[in-house]
Amino acid sequence: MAVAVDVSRFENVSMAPPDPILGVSEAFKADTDATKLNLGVGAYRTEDLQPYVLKVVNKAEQLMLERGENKEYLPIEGLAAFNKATAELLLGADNPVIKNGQIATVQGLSGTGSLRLGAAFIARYFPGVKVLISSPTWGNHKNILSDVGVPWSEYRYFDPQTVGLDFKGMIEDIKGAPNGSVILLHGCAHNPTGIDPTPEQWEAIADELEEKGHMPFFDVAYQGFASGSLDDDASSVRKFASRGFEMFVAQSYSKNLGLYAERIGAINVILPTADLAARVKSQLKRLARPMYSNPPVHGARIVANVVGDSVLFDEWRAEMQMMAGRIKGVRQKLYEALLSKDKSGKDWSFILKQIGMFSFTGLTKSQSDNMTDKWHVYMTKDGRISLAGLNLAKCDYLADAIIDSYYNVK
Ligand code: KET
Repeated sequence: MAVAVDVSRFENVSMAPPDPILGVSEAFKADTDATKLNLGVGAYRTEDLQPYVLKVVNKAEQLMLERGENKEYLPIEGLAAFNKATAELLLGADNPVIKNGQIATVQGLSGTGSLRLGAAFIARYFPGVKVLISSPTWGNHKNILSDVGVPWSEYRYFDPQTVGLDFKGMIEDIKGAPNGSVILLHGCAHNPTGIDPTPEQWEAIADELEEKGHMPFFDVAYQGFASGSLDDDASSVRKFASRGFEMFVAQSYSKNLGLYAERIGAINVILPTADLAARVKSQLKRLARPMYSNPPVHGARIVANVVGDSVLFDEWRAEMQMMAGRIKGVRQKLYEALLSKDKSGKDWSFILKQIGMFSFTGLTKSQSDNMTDKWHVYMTKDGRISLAGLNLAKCDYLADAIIDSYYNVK
């Protein structure tokens, strides 16, 4: 006999809104217009606007097949060779923090899962401590913190007047936060603004955190992708580590190795002693076990193989430079197209100053809607465009769309 459900107990479940970033890809897929362009999600495309699997990734996978690797469970903390490689990439292999064992590294489900594990640790061990996030920031930061019950507020970061960093506002807000807060910082290539502090500003930020007893929590999702150099892009994190801060660092290999769907990353906690690192690591494992038990092995082996082989490592760096270079190329071309088409004298040079995958155009929500509805250019509603999804051939078209939206839509 069939169960007769008169009123479903799910009746009060309402429809969730589409995700502000990943929902853009769904809308793009549904559009049948030939001119459509997906500048929503930060995912690298080739000059033909196709997804790109790095050649070193193919080679690393070939090695895995040849070795006949098995599919046994990984330990809760992940693949040992990966955890070693990821901490060394972050801090440099000869960093005293690594030499002294002052780091707890646990493999995570890419950047998001690693941030989530760090947030769960904060919720459990520092209840009530507030996390400060930049305004604006990657939208998912808020959800990650809210879903584990960690209170958060924002610090000023972007100055629309100068289309640059509101450094004064940032410092004031860090100063104004309760002592011992956690300050979430983007290691490099700030998302969505593409604006990073200068080395001197990083120093001053560190001074302020030290003064207030705040703890940094770095989100490193673009190491190597901002400048093309793994070392340069980690300099902010290394600066804080060398000053002796206790801190969290989440890492992702989605962008720099193009491993988006493999979900490979790590959460690191840097501590004053090896003994504390061991204790913290044991508790991170305890948090991970009931969530997903242990992490997936495929991406971890790819990273470990690439980093562990000097030939593949050099090839990776060359491919990363190639990707970062292609994005710089379209950035330049888009700027030139805007400059030649817009006769108003508006200064578009902020596009060249921004770094990483994105450009924060300053387009409002209704202007961004016009980009999509009229021009079939898919982007997030905060005015961010992913230049990683643009090619040289489409720069003129995009410039026309931006100029139309900027001047003709309120
Ligand atoms: N941190 C930042 C700053 C970030 O931009 C992303 C992804 C992540 C973490 C997480 O990526 P993961 O694949 O979990 O390692 N950002 C792009 C994709 C997304 O929204 O999920 C984006 O902003 O388009």
